[in-house]
Amino acid sequence: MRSLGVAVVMSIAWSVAVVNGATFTVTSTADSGVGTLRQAIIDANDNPGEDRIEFAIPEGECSAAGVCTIDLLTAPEAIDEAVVVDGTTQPRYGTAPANVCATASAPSYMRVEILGDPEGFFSLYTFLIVSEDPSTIRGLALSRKYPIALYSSGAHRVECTHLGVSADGSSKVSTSTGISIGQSGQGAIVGVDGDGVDDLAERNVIAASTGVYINGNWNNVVAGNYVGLGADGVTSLGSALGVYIRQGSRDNLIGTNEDNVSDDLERNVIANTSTGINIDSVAGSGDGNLVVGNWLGVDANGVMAPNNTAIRLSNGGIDHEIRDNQIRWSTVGIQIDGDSAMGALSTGNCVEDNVDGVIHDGTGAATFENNWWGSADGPSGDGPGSGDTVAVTGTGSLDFDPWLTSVPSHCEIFSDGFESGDTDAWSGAIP
Ligand SMILES: [Ca+2]
Ligand SMILES: [Ca+2]
Ligand SMILES: [Ca+2]
Repeated sequence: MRSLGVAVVMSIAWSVAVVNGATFTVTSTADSGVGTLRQAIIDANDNPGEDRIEFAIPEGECSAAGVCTIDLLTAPEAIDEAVVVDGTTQPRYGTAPANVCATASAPSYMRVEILGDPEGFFSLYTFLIVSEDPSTIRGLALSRKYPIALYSSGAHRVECTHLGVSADGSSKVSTSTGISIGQSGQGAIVGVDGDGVDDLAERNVIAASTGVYINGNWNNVVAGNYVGLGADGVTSLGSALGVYIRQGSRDNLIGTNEDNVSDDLERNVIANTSTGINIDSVAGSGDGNLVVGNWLGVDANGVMAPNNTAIRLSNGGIDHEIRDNQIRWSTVGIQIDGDSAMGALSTGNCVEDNVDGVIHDGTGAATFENNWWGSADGPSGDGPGSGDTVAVTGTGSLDFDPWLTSVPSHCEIFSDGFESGDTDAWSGAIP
């Protein structure tokens, strides 16, 4: 286009300017050139306004299982305008299931897989979003070094995506950080938005050294994802860190908003990790992060799938709300270090079957009242009962009295056989 005469360029520029929502289609798995993802991002950036990037890669470039693999040699351009990159538009070939995103009867299965540079650093994110105009990444299997970075404020969405997980959802593909929310990355939703529309289909499946990394930011939501699990919600893939909230990050929500709309679909199921959720305020005081209604240490069927440490609060930050979560089967349910502390609303958790329920090795005053410890007589260890242990090993304090003396309703399903040894098949949307 740039080689055309001036009059023609002006004419085209005018016609482009009034095309709202242009669609650029990826028709090649090549790294660069006509029909590639790289070119589509360039074109969408150049075309004013929000555009779509869709996929129609020919069958001959895809596997017998219907998966088309784009192997990038270097990073594409940063996305500097609103765009919806929608891998669900790729036609179905071979033995690919009918669905891409999860349904009530089938796990998610991506038809487009994008491998990035395995050794790249910040300049080599596959999708680096630097515009405040809301963009969406969906329907793709992304892996290698750094698949997605949200580096601008704005209601960006990452949904129905496999991060560090193969297209078929069954295996792990080496990935450093699945989603990095840094710079001014605020207001993003990773996973389910909980609006009651297509929420089940918005789940991401994540397994990486760090699954979701929120660095110095706030008001982001991480909801409804499987972390450390395959797309079936059962297969153990593992992760080092599931969700890592760091460096002054505050007021992020990990889990459900408890507004009675899609709350069950908003829970993250985090299993088989070294640390499920780490809120680490090193180099900045990040307060008031919310961890609500998640399942930690079980798979999506409620079967034992331990984390090493389910939740860790380290290096400061206070008034984090740890509320209504399942915290099960871990070596340590909650580990508290430094002057970190939970706040008064940290209630309603079910802390059961962990080797250690809570270890408080820090200096802060943490409140953890009205939680269920697996026994009516309360926690053991520093507590008087026979439930999971509490141990204050530092100079801080932990107020765990009163505790719940009967099983809260959201824990009952785990107390009537719906736990270790349960072999329920995939059902997609467990209550
Ligand atoms: Ca555009
Ligand atoms: Ca929705
Ligand atoms: Ca909700």
